[in-house]
Amino acid sequence: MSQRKIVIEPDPILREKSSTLEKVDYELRSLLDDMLETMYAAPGIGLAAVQVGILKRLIVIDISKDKEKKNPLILINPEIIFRSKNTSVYEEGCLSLPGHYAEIERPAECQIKFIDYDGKARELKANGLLATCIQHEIDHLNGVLFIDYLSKLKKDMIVKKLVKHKKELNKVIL
Ligand code: K1U
Ligand code: ZN
Repeated sequence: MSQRKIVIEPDPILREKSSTLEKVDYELRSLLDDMLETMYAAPGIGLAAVQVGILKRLIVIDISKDKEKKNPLILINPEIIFRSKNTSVYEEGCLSLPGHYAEIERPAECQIKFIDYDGKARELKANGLLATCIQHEIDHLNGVLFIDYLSKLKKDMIVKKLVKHKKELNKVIL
């Protein structure tokens, strides 16, 4: 297992649509293991493959509070099959938008179908933070970021700060 580098906004890859997986094999499981390691190290509660530069419909999630008791959820080709009409608001963060948070309103409950780590077709009903996290991560697979739900003014301010942040990071590396 190894940690991968997380792509930071603005980067055109974060706006691309990820493609569907055809099979679950050793290579794919190895990428999923790297994604889990990267998410735990960040630390974060979710990660989509595009955030490590891979345009595949893969997500890892772990919303458990006690990091000693890991409870990873692996979603391959996830699809939302139900969204509730009632909504909830959570303060969202994103590992590709470091240091930026915003309250985002989304359906409070959702149901998804997906393929698991063993290649089995499964369904899951989610509410609370898990439902929010699943929707945030599926947005990544479609090239959508949480800042897209904000006003143009707020979104532009965040992107401007991230451009500056990336320039400073590059100075440190060079
Ligand atoms: O997609 C991502 O970049 C991961 C993101 C997921 C997410 C967070 C909050 C609401 C919806 C989706 C994060 O994990 S940001 C970091 C974070 O939330 C966190 C970090 C450490 C401890 C607890 C939470
Ligand atoms: Zn994110």
